[in-house]
Amino acid sequence: MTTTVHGYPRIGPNRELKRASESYWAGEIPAAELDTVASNLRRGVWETLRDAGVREIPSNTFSYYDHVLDTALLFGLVPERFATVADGADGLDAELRRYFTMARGAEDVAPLEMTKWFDTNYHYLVPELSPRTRPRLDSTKPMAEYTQARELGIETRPVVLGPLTLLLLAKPASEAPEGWRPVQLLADLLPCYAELFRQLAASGVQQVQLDEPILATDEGQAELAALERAYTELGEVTERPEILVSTYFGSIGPDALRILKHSRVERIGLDLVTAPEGVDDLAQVSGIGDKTLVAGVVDGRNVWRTDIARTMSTLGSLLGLVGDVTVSTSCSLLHVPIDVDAETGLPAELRERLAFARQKLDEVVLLGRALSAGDEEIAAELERARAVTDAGTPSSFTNRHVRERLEALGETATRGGQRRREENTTSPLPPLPTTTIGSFPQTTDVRKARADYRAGRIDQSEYELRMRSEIDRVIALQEDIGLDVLVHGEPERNDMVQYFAERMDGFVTTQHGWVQSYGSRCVRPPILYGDVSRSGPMTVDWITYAQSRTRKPVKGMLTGPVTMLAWSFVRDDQPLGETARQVALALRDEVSDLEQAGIRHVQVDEAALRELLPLRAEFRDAYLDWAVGAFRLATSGAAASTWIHTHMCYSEFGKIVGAIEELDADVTSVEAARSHMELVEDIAAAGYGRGIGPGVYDIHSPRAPGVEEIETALRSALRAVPPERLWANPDCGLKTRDYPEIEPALRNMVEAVRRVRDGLGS
Ligand code: THG
Ligand code: ZN
Repeated sequence: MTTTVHGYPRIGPNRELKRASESYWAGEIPAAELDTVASNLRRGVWETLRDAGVREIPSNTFSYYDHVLDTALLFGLVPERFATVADGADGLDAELRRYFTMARGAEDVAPLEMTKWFDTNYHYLVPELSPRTRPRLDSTKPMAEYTQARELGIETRPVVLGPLTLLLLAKPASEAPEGWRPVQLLADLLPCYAELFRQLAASGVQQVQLDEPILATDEGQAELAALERAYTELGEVTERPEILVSTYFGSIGPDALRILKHSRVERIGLDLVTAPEGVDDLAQVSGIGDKTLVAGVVDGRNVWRTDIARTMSTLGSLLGLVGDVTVSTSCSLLHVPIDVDAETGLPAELRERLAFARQKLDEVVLLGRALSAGDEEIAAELERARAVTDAGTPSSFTNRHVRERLEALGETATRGGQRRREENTTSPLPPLPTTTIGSFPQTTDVRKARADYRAGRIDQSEYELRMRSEIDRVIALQEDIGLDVLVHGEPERNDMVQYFAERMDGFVTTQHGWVQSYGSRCVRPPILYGDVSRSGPMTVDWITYAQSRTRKPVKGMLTGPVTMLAWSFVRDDQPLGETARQVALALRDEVSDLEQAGIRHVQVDEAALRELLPLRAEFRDAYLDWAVGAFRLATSGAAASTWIHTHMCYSEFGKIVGAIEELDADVTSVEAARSHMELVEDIAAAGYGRGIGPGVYDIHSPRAPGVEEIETALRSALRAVPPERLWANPDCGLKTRDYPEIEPALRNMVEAVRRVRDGLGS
């Protein structure tokens, strides 16, 4: 019996890595200084784990940007366009320059694509492979981190992404022939893992962890032959550390488990939080013999304290099925904030129910001790832990009024007949209307005004004055550019989810609860802990002010229920669908208030609709059912003359086109620039009959698109969608961009639309 975790947050308790890497990118600090920060962060993590009493400590969980990129570099999987980017630099500087160029791009070199890490809010960089790729062990990072820890007297277990997950998350490079798949490189890649094992063993490493979360997906399940081949071959390497194959984010099922059981790997990690059925899977394969099970019983993705009694009984049920048990977290703690003790503003009743990364270490250690010993001291600690979870949801977290209203509404608001938009004849829109997704660049002045207000340096009326003058500017700019449906630009919001969470009961926001989203970018997910309600209008003043400054229509901007849930930590004492309905009800009231105030366009963003889609196809219908229902509950009260818009981030919508139709929104804007309007064709092929705004250019690219380029995109979309249903917009919000970038881009977009419209008359 021992204890471990799969990984720990690497950004630092005060986001030290963010500050240092951004300074390095800006040329403000040399590579050596960034390296020192990184080295201190690693030491901090190992010492924290050791001091908490965790027995087996992971290493190589640090990353300057992303662990998938690290693994690609470990095996020399570098596309040719990056080969010469660091010419002229040397040593560490050259290494970091190449690394960060792969992550962020450079003037004339496109970065690797970034996409969601499974169903989390973390993003990884997608390796690009082709038949020409020659994998080779090309980095000493795992050995170096191990040695650094060892010099501090801390024995660690290097963590490396496993071969199956690495290959299945990669994509074919553009030069790869049609139909070629990265998994075809398995045979070339395995010897590199074997060589890594030999070097690790030579450094003194006793145990290595290979992460294979892909086994929780249908894609991984379809490749069990590759899994078998990989771990048979790796198990037979003679000079190697013990191998832990770690899985998480869902069940791997009995077939994959059987393969691992019959391989020579010594340990298997299962996520028993997301997939408690792992215990049944173990029984179904008649146990895993004398192999050790690394039991992921402390939730690595949510912030609630572990139910110690229930977990003890789960661990008890493993007896006889496994050789030994290691108590662990369900996945890396990368996805939770670091320390709840840093939060001073939380209500006591909530705070005692929370465990961030640091507190989860204590839970793992407590469970480990409870299973091995039974002394008095532990009995008292166990009692304290149990008292909280046994008490259930406090009555102060519930709101009877909300529950009664939802019950009274029943299914009608979500399942009733579809809204039929009626043309508003007083101010018709031109064909191919132009708009933006909602946010405009957040200038230094805007950020400063928000910070000044928060810190009490300016009062509310001064704050409102500054926000209104920003809105004036944004409206005037949009009129000048000639856009048709305007937005107020969202200067009052830092993060949209945080903004609404601060205005709804049932949510709290944290002061320091940062979680890495990608690279140096972090978010502070709110905590949805109780029944959700709105105490008053949340956006109406800003939108009506903006509308008062123009005769063009201004869109009201709301964040949809699924996205509010996806980007928050959510209560786990009731089904997500029920929680989503509560958020939806609050939004329904907001839509109604916006209409009362004369707003004719309302956008309810569901940026994360695709993200929460279950990893396994069998669970998708049930998810889409509540997700769509919640959206319709939020929007179905709108008048027939009100335009309902929605926006979704990220392409590959193939799997949810049907659900998009069901949302019953009048217009959906989506990312499409990078997928060359393929999406539009998918959507048309699926018989989608509503408005669609395929992003006509990629806002993440620093290069302004030319008029002809946008015109071409629009004309290709027109082959699939008639002009009265086609909208022109950028592919995402403009919050993270600068004015010098967006202004020419938007002007070119409007000009391109004008040219296309001119051709329509004839
Ligand atoms: N909000 C939330 N989650 C998200 C996004 C979001 N997940 C997906 C996607 N958008 C991730 N994108 C970003 C983009 C920018 C930033 C974070 C995630 C960002 N963060 C600031 C930083 O790290 O400096 C901090 C922002 C703040 O002050 O709140 O720039 O839009 N919830
Ligand atoms: Zn978007």
